[in-house]
Amino acid sequence: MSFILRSAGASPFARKVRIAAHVVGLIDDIELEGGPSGDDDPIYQQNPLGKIPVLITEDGKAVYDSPVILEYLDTITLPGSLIPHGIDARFEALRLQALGDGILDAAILIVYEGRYRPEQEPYEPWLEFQRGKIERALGALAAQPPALSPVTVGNITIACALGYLDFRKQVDWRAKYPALIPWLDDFAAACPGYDETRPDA
Ligand SMILES: N[C@@H](CCC(=O)N[C@@H](CS)C(=O)NCC(=O)O)C(=O)O
Repeated sequence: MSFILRSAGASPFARKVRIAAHVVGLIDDIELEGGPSGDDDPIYQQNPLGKIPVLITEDGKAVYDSPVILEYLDTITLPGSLIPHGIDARFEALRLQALGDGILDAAILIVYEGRYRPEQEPYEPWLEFQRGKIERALGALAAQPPALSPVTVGNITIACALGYLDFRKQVDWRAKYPALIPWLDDFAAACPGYDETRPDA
């Protein structure tokens, strides 16, 4: 099998895919290609939303977005390894993935506010609205840290979200939610590919 992953080193959603590929043993079959460059970039055919990550299969199919790619990797390898079959474990993993993706969506919107707004002044109410989502999610996670094992779409996504907050510093989660520090350390030590895919690597 061989795949192309449209991605970027700093993208936490692409990081989810790269970690999942390590976990299911497909990382060596994936060639990384950058995100969109220019209006005629094929990514706009591959994913009309123009977002990364997009996984291109050997026969040219485009698979997106990150939850769908993770489900695809699970399906073509050992189904149930990233998304458990048992109903409780399955929906816990999917719920955590949704929570982690929600943190990331809010965190990315904070970054884009700074990147795309015309004025020099940040629009604080919008930033606060997004930070509120991140803080509530982190509070819930700190009160009940996710299981470390097995590695699933859920704990992969939460770890990528914490890693992205470390990288872009939208919220100082280490000071506010210290219960998550040993959780992330333990996950990083146990999960194949976590260290290799750090955004600052
Ligand atoms: N729901 C998507 C979100 C992907 C996403 O927001 N990717 C960012 C980069 S980390 C992106 O491509 N942004 C460009 C844009 O919004 O046009 C996923 O899980 O893959």
